[in-house]
Amino acid sequence: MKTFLKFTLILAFLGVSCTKTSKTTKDTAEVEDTYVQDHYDKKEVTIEMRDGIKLHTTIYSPKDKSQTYPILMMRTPYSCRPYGEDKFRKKIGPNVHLMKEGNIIVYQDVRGRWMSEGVYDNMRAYIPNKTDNTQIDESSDTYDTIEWLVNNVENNNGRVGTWGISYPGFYATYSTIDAHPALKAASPQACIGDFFFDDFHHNGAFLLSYFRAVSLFGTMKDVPKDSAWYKLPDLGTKDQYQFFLDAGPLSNLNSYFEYEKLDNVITSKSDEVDDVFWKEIIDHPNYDSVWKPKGLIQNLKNIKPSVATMIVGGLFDAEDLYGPFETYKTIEKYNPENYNTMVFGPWDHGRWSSSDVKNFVGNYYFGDSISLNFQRDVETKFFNHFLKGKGDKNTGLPEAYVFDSGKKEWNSFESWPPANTVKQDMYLNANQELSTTKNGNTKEVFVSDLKRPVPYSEDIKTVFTPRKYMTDDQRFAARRPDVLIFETDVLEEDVTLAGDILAKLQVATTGTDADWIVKIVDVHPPDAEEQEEGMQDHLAMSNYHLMVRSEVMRGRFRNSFENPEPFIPNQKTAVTIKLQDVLHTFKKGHKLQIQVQSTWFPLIDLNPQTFVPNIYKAKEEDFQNQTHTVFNDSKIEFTVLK
Ligand code: PG9
Repeated sequence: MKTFLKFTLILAFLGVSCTKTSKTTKDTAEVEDTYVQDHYDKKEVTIEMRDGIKLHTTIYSPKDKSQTYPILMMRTPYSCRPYGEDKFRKKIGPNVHLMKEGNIIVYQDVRGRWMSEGVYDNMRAYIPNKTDNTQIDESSDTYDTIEWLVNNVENNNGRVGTWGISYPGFYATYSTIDAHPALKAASPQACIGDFFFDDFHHNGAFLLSYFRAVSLFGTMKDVPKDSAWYKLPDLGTKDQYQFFLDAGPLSNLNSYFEYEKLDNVITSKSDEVDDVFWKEIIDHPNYDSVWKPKGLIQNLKNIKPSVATMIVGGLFDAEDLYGPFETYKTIEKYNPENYNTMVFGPWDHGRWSSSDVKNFVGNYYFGDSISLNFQRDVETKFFNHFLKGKGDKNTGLPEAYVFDSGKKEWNSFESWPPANTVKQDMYLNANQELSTTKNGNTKEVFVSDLKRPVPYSEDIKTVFTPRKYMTDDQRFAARRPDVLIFETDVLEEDVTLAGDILAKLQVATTGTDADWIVKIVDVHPPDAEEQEEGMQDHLAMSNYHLMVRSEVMRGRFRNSFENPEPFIPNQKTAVTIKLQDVLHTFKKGHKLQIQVQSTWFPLIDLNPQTFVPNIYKAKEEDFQNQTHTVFNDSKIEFTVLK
């Protein structure tokens, strides 16, 4: 087997290693349970928006009135709980450092959620050039809220910051659009960019693993509520693979979204389901006039230079990876004068806000105090600079602060992707060979059996949203006949991938539709050092197949997300899949492996492998086993650090 292209030794970047912190690092994130009520006053107000709707807003102000403070705000669909001016959260703000040094911390229930009035709209579309006060969106709601806060909250210093993780991250991004002049800093974290590429869909495939989360967003209420008005479906089993396999076509699941028994609920008034969001999902399988306007990335082309942004993401975030990468890149591209930086660490969804000393993602250990150091040395520094300090671009923080998940160390870059990278193609050859040359004309064939789809995880557990699988060992898949593998020889030198990955497949199917999944796997040596803790009993670091990145393309959308197309049976067809950015060194002694498959269950729903107008309304008979082919002019284009 040819080995990976010989690479010059990877020059060590200005690495600021903070992962080798001593085990005795004091967990600086711990606070006594009464810290907040001992040091903060709490007020609950309703703030009237320009269209008259009132939003519930909770304000924590330092008891020490001897100085002024910035306002740090998070707008959320997940509630300002606990409600009541005599009830306090244990921690407030982005992290304990910012809490302990004193800031005015504000939480707001967004329109239509919890104690706020109005009607909720998932990923409410932005309205540019508003002409009257009836035209509202999350930008105008944020503007009106900041206007009220800076004019009514005592001891504020006139500067406001926004932050949030995931959906709150989406609202933090939104705050930068037509921003209020008092907004000086925003940190969208794991921020949703677009529900067709984050969370509920990946390239048109439905994240069936999100099924139970649908009702949290799709059950609409008509009055302020301080307790949940929605119910999460109880599937009655922990074995979600078997549950969804037995359920068959997605339309068989509609019965879980009938809410006639729930109080204070606005239903979709459809004959199929009551859940407003599920109705949106099943009626709009393509990237159409419902999903497109909701995408926030397109609206990030005119951010005021007065708003500094720091985008934070987890390299192993199963929920929102597209969002933070595209948010950073779009702001960078269209607002070159702005202070806009990014931080991507070895985290799953939102883990950088945890007080964990030992940082794992699933089974895999990345180091100590990674989250704690980020909170202390990066996040706190960012907000203090723009909200209490000089507020110029000299923060001392890097443009791109990215963790190499292979070497397990931080790197600082002056741009992302780094300037000194090259593209490197590797071909999916016969004999499971991944190499820089295409060897002959070969093909690999497998049967995609919809009665025995490839599991996305070996775990049997109730899932609200997927998380752990992003670093799971992939040996269980590699040993199935319907998962193709292609791998290098044992690497003779380190190889660092730094940027996105394009899987340029050449495929065929006996059917007229198919999903294509590509996984990038770091195969560890047989004698890899075992971890002291954290590994599931049935696994070992010896030969661990670490999933570094993965993605699906629902084949019907290969040429257009708006206009799906069938495959012509048995005709060689190009399918290109963009996999989100990585920074990962495949170390000497490891192997780089590619896995290709057509089911990934129940992470995503089953493709019937027969082209139908709408998979959400496909019938039992549409679901047919098919035989798929991957030709060896298929190649993976890597972005490699020189
Ligand atoms: N982005 C995450 C999510 C969105 C929708 C459903 C479930 C999860 C989040 O806000 O955590």
